[in-house]
Amino acid sequence: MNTLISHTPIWAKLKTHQQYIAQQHLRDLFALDPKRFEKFSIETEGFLLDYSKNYITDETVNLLLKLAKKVQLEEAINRLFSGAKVNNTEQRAALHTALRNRSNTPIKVDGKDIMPDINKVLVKMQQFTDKVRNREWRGYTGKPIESIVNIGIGGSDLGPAMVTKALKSYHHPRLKAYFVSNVDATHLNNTLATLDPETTLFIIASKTFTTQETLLNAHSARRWLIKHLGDQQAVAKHFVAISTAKQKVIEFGIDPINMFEFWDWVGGRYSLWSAIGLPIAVMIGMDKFEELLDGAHKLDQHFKNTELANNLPVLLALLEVWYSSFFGVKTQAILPYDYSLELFPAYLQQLAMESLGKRVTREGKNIDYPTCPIIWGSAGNNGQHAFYQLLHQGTQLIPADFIIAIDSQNDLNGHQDAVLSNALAQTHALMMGRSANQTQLQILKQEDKNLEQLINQVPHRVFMGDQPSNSLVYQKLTPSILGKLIALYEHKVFVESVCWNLNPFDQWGVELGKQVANMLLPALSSQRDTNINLGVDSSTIGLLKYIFKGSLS
Ligand code: G6Q
Repeated sequence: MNTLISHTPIWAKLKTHQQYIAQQHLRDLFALDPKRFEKFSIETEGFLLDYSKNYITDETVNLLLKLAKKVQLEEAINRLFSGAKVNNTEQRAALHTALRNRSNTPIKVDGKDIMPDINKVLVKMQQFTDKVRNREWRGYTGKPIESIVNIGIGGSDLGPAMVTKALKSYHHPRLKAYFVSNVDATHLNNTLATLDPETTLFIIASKTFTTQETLLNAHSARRWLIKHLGDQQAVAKHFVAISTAKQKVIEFGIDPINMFEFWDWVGGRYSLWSAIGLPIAVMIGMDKFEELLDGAHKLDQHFKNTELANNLPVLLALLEVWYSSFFGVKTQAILPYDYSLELFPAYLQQLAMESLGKRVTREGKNIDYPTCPIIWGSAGNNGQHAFYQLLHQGTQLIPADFIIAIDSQNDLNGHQDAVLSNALAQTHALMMGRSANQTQLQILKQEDKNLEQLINQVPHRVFMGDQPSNSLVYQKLTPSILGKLIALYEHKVFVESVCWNLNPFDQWGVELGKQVANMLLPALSSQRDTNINLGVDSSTIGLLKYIFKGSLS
């Protein structure tokens, strides 16, 4: 599209409508419409999405759906699933949906059906995971594997780490999983310190097999193994790789028999469904890994086939577009009231911010509207005792997603009632707030203190409320529900990218970091010489000098 979406009549209508809605308090919208919850909630695919606590009316939803039509969302969804090169800057398809295409219908990339290759890798993963789990895969000294260490970073770490942690109750009782991503030797060393080399298997996960952090960690892990087992031959029994770059895997010294392949049409942050999910599959078993894929596939079908007005990813995305582009909201909180999802906010941070942190359209034109908010958050109750204060009484509008499990993975008397009461109390309190009158009445009724002091406290104990939130509720976090949850947010990000006309599948910002680090590495690793022409600013040179000498003098 050549005209920016912000220069269309529907955008102008939404802007005008925003001025009206911004004057309403959420509690007034509730007071005006007793059927608000029924109207703005939807139960489907094992979820209840309650989006009634948002700055919306029927008119808002209608206008947002018109925006979706204007950007030809349905056509864009079809293109995504069809294998078209939707990643236009890299001329690649983005086919994470094919990796979980459980109906196995043919999907073509450059005229070739990719399903047979996908299925072949799934079979290889099945054979490998069975061997590790059944004690058939033996280490160099003949002992069965007890620990797996995934070495990868970014998309080759966050997704598998999040899912592995979330599904802990499905783990094989003998096996333990570790994830090493940071290049600071502390991460690897602290992990290795707890491990027995004879029973440890390293999974080197890197799409490109060129990532500095991953390769350094992988080389150090290999040295550690050889040092302890005393033989280079041990590597074959203790290292496998997941990559698109076969030759580089061979150069590292891993036999291609022990390599699990994936393809350039799988984006890093969308790759947990591919062989990058191997640590998940080892820990929970291939049947459960397939349940994760099945769940995601069901959500894919929902996304593809459900009318926009009842489509979960579409609704979540339109709300975020509404807040970011029309209310100028800068951040969004992700608050799982399910401890198993502790790593979900960090995972989503990459998914959304790497996909939508862009400032030009797909055609390379500068945009003039705000896009992706900063995504942050942490597991529910912990956040309440830390940053929720700012949500309740700070000065910023911060929409939040409350992700709520009715049942926990673990059951202790009274615990889950406490989790649920806190979750519901927070969404309620953030929306309703508490006026000065209410505050006065309450504190005068309840407390036997100095009257003057109490009156002085009133402004400090008033809550404006009016903080919007979604509640996404499910029974229990099974592999299938988790698959659906992840796919839901992936597609939400995709819908936003269509509304904002961004390419969500490239990440030039990540590439820049990799390039600059590689440029500075020689100065740090050997020469320790800042006189060589590094082509960097005086501040960076100053920092380097300080690092070399430990002082500026
Ligand atoms: C994800 C990004 C990025 C990538 C890492 C690791 O979408 O591209 O986070 O996953 O930089 O890259 P490799 O898998 O190639 O090591």
